[in-house]
Amino acid sequence: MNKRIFFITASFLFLLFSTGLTAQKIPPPKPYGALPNQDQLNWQENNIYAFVHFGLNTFTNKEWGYGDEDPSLFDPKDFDADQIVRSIKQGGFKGIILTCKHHDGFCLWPTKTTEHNITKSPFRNGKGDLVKEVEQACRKYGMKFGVYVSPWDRNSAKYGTQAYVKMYRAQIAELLTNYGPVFEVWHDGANGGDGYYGGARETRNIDRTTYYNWPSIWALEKKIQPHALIFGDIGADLRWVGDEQGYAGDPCWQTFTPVSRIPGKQPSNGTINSKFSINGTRDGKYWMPAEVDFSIRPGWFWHKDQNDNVRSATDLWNHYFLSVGRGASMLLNIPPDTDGKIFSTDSINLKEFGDILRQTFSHNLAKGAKIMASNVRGNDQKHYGTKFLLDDNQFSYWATDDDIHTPQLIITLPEARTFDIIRLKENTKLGQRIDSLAIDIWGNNQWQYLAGASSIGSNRLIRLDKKITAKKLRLRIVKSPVNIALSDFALFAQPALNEETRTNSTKSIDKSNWQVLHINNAGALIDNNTKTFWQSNSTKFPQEIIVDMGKDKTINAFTYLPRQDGSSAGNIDQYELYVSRDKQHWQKVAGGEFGNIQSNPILQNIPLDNPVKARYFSLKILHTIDGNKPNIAELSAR
Ligand code: FUL
Repeated sequence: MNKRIFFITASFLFLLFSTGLTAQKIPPPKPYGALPNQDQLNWQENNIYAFVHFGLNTFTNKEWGYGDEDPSLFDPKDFDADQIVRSIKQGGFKGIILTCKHHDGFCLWPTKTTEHNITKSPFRNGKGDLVKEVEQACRKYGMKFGVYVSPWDRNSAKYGTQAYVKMYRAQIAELLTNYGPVFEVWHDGANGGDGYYGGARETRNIDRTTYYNWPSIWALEKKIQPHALIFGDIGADLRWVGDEQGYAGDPCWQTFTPVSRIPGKQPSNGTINSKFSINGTRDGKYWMPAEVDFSIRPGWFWHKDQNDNVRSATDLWNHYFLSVGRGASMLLNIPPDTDGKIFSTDSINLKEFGDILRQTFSHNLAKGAKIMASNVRGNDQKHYGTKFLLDDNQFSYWATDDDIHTPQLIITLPEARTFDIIRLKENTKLGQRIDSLAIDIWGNNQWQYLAGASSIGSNRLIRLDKKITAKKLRLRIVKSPVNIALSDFALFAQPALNEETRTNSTKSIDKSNWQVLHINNAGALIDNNTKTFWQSNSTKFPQEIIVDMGKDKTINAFTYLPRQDGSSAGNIDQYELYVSRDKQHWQKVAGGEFGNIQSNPILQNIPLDNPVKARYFSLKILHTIDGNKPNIAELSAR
């Protein structure tokens, strides 16, 4: 061997040896707390998904079907799974969860478990399988496919007995066997109450803690689809965030210890104390990140009269920060209309939202920065250096020595750059470690505090109130129980946004001359102030609210807004509406239930079959969700 070759080979071997030694000498930080599994890590990387609520409710204009709806009503004449999936994909979403069966029990696939299914409808002449069509379109467009199967079934005569649980398991098995890989199975907490139940038309309550034996259902699901993530109030893999308004708490820990609201009982789906779900649990028992489910429209199902109340791209973008930006996922519901397509306003707004996402995140303004750390684990730049903060890999990371819990980074950009979003990620394979951090910028010859955040985890977006221009930044870890494993530091600038958050709004009838009759101090229910509310002083039902509108008005619809103070005590869920021109002769114009008004206490719209002329109207309150004294924040008419 000549000298030169010997020298090169020897240096190469030395390098190889010393690198190997370094890798062995400095082991990675020890994992901290509960840890994610690989499927949770994959789910988290995509982090925006779409819900698709579609079924008989779309055709009956309801939120919760009673279970007695005739399957022949299900007739989406132009159903187009391609159009649905394409519109959603344009919004930047990575997967779709379809309501294969909602509470009304109607199955969108030709199930063997019940007659109440799509084969009894005119859809594809009774030969269709809508679940298959959506699943196939998802495969075509590279979208993940997931299923929602309501545990509550208001159609089934068996509901309440073990025979129903057997049927529910069989439905899950069909869906997980015949439709390829399923990424998520969604178990709703809403369960039990009145329903058709095969003609019994009665109220049935189940013991939510024990009835389904959830662990055995999860085992069945994992057996058929080991990679499917299970969603519920108590996981197993993903937790409900605790509200349907589109936000996670701040902080929103990715670990969670579920708590029951029933003293002495194990927490279960539908019995959770949801106020803890919003923030999660620091050092919780399980890795169980939050999923933020909310709808692009006020309701979960498509209703014609909500066509002018669709969230704008700006609104979706705001909610992106309140969900994904806090380490949760965004599960946005986009319901197809009665034709079987995504309505034009929804699809235009989705596309615009997708454009904002793509535009913002395609250009990381921290690229090219020099990052100096106050500490690098074992001084080993090669394995734990700050370069890993800029490499777009969630799992390569900057780490510190075991005893360094509050290090600092100085980030110098190639030139002054303008941004209004800061993104941070931890290598969550090692757990959620950091409690809080702060960011400063260098200006006027000193460090100035810019922003802070508590709970980082797999994704944390800090959105500034306005754009900032800076060349030098400082990141300070303020609190952490262990050493640091940070994998991402990025800066972005959002494009100019439109100001509106809803497309159009519907004009209400002027209420300045309205009066509530026979009840003292009821002004709050017609004061146009959504923050104040009237509460009855009685729990006896029915109760009546009579409003004098001053003179005859033409009315197309009434609306009821329940209290908006965070409590749902006394929200009305069963009602009748009457109108009169002379206060003597009354005509019933509407009646029914406000479905889902506990979890989603939004404005309830009561469209009338035909417009009516009247001076007086009366709301007959038949029932509240919890038997409490009824409340009304606002009654209006259009
Ligand atoms: C709720 C249900 O009751 C709603 O109808 C909707 O499906 C929503 C996603 O979950 O609890």
